[in-house]
Amino acid sequence: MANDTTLKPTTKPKLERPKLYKVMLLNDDYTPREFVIMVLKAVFRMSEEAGYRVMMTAHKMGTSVVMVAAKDIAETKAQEAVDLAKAADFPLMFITEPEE
Ligand code: TYC
Repeated sequence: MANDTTLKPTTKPKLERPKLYKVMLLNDDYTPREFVIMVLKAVFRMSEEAGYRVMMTAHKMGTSVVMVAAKDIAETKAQEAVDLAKAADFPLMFITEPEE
């Protein structure tokens, strides 16, 4: 069919990108500020300055976005961070939620 000019049905290529997830830091009244910054540096590879900013945003606003990543990465990082807090007996919480 060298000269087949008939139109083929147009099927849209469905290449949906995987949904991204936010890791959110939640404020609490007990975890020391320095501990929060330590976790942000250790788990999320943040600088002292970035960690301070993210910690202070959660402290003042109640919550702060820490990172955006694929679901499995976001969940693994959030779990690592919560595990560090648990080991030190602090109620510090990180949660994940899909981006709009
Ligand atoms: N609010 C805590 C305090 O005053 C510090 C803190 C900040 C805790 C951010 C959690 O996500 C947090 N010690």
